[in-house]
Amino acid sequence: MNLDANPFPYCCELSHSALVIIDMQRDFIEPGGFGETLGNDVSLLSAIVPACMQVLDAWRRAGGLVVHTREAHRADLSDCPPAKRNRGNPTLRIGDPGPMGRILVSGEPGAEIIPELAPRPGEIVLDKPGKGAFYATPLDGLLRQGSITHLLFMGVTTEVCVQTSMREANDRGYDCLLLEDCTESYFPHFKAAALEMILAQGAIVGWTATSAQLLSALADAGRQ
Ligand code: C5J
Repeated sequence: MNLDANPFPYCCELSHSALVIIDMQRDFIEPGGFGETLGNDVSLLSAIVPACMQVLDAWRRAGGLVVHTREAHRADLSDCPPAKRNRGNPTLRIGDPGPMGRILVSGEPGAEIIPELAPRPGEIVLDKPGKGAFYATPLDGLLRQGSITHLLFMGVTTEVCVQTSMREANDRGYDCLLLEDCTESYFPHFKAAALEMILAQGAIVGWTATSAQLLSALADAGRQ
């Protein structure tokens, strides 16, 4: 498959590629969730859902591997470093009761992936205690077991969990691409800066492309 990507074309084989969807969780995206209680405009994030749905649908129909992550901790918070929980002076901390259950705790309604992008049987679903998808998760082993070398990312937020995961993947030798209109931040200038950082210096972290460019590459691959 060939994508007309930035800063130059991105080539991957579907059988060695995975679509990695970062933290599309109710608490970050839905009105009335944790993200909104922190004063964020969640409509910025929910605006990418239709494009993410289109990509996920096309990727599934093509038979590609799908990985979903959730930023979520164990109920006893044994995997939540005190430095993460206690930093600053937030009104709600990880593990506290929030509008959709305990904040960022596995199994709570707010920690679930939004229904529009709900995982299907056979797809990989990982709870991660950090911002990066590789830290303290079995992701690297699962990808290597499946001979995956190329990762196409979407999800939230661009400059936090998405960028951290891409950098972790890049350091582990994966060729990474971020779908520009399938990622978002509560701070649009942070998203713009993250995209610039990723593709600068000859794709120092990876490539970027639009969902339309991926859909077109998938359609071309399907015709061959
Ligand atoms: C994610 C965050 N998923 N912004 N978390 O980016 O804290």
